[in-house]
Amino acid sequence: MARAPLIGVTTSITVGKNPERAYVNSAYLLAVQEAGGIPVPIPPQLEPTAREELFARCDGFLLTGGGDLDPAAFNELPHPTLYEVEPRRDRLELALVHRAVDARRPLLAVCRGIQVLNVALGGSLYQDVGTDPGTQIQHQQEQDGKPRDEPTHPVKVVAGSRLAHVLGATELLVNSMHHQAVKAPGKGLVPVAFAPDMLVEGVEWEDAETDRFLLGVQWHPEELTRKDPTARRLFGLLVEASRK
Ligand SMILES: [Mn+2]
Repeated sequence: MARAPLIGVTTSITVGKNPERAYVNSAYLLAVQEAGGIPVPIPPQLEPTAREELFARCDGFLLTGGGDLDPAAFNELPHPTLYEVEPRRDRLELALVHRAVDARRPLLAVCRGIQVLNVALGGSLYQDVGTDPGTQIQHQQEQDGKPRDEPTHPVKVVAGSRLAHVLGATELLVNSMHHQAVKAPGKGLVPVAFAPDMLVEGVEWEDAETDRFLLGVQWHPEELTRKDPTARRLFGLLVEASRK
């Protein structure tokens, strides 16, 4: 029996709270474990040497949701709605993307994660989708009192894309808890999933023919694993890819 792969899971950090804490929603840890992987939390407080050691030892990576990136990383001034910016987390996750891409290590990027992935590769973000670009779709379902595990808007996935293959579907209903989104795609990334307002909801590495697992989704599949087989497939295939 092959050893279970170690999946590095990035964590949030409390901003402006005492005592300061690193934390991550249990749903991510459970989703990785249910898929057969061992989640290894990677907190922003790590020193660079410890961080590099963990990067080297993990077989795959999961970039999790959370606060906003500092828009200086894509040469923009902060929008007034910007929240929970934490430079240590930005630095660690941007470095992790480069390590994972260079080492061809499997990577699944969720919510803030797809935004980090995009910015690390030179892309930009809409900083507040309700006003820029503006939309009729509710991408912040918690504002309507909808629970995190309730799908609320449709997504179409490009047929033949790697993401469609991994999900096993080209049309799905997803949950939505984000106020930012991918604008210009980063180098090497292709948008392959879209909400009805054409906001990017999924990206993948440009060459879908390679078996490189490098995917980003704007929704929260970790909250949907009990009810949605596409969510289970995302984590299942991340762990499978990390076995190689
Ligand atoms: Mn959405």
